[in-house]
Amino acid sequence: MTHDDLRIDGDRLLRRIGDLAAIGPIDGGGSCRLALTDEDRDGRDLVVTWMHDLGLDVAIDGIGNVVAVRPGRSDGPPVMTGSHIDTVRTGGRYDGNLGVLAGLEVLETLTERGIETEHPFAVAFFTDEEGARFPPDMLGSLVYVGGMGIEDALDITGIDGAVVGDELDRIGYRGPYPCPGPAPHAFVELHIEQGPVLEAEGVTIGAVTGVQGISWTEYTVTGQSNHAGTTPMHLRHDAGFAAAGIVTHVRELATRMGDRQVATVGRLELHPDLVNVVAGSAVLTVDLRNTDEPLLQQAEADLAGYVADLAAAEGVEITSRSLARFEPVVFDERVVDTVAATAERLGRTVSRMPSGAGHDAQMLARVCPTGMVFVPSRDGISHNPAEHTDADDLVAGADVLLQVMLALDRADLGEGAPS
Ligand code: HGY
Ligand code: MN
Ligand code: MN
Repeated sequence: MTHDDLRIDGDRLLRRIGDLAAIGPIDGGGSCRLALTDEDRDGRDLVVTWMHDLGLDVAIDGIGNVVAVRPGRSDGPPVMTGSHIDTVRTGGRYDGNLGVLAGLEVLETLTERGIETEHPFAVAFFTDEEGARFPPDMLGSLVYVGGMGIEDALDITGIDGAVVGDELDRIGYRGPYPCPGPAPHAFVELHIEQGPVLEAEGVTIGAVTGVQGISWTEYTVTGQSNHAGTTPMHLRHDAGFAAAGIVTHVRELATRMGDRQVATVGRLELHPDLVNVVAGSAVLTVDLRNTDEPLLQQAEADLAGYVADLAAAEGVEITSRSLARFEPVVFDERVVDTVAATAERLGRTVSRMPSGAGHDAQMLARVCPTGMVFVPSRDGISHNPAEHTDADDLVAGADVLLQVMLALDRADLGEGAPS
């Protein structure tokens, strides 16, 4: 039986988005809830309370992923939705939060209307999707699908020296459920686009075809601190100069490669960071992304060659360590088609597009048929408190999510991971 007339309660969804955004508030209406901080704990507690209030069966696993399940007629793998509620330091109120709260709204709507599904339905939030405090990004969902061992994940040290396992214990979210977790019947994630495409096209729904490849590297430059006034230029081994060279090279590299290549230096620390001292050392990060794996490898090789030449020319040592490396992901065509057909059936404009941002869905795609629903971001802004999506679009996205999950519940998707 289809429930094409079924719609979520938009006011309740918007209210919960506001309630969650009020935890870890920052100027401009956004939130700062870095993974496993007190603010993250408080956000988790609020969402888990809502899950319990709905009568869902809430499971917390060893990396702190939270999965809440509404029973179906069968006991098999659930149709799952979800995302994340941790944020970057300059987080908006929709990145991740929309997907979790819309999932909660879907389950509450089904319960309110007394609708029984074939499969159980689940809504999850995954730990440390941002990877901003503890790299890599999508850490929780990566462990959930078996892409990283739980012990390796628990040992990760963050940018502030904290350790994942200790922080999970401290906030009370190292749960008893095993990792990896059980593969869902299917997974679909609602998320803001975080880019300018849908708005520019005047389209409401994105049927996401996949996620681009991600390469994060941390560089440590070791030179020689020296006096800014007395040291002749040709005798310097200036870690600050070398770091600045990497910053300008990655911009030049992305510009030269063009098309979808992007490159970012988001973190840059000099030591001793004083006006009259030639920097003795520097730590910086480079984020390279491309939808095409060979081109991403080409960008990595170009940068590695530049860094080696730079180190020799400046007489500094430059070491590197990978913080994250995920190849591009293509979502299951059947799920992408379901998203597009559902949006059209609901009278919404839709276009197919890849995701520039990483998402938990790219990890779930390893173990089950997976897709994503996008809604537009105003001016394409995200990872910024000015992040905004119109209320009508938020509700439209949640209604599409509801109907896609019902369609996946009825679909025979076969066993195991998709082809
Ligand atoms: O880095 C990303 O693309 C995501 O926001 N974690
Ligand atoms: Mn996100
Ligand atoms: Mn994000």
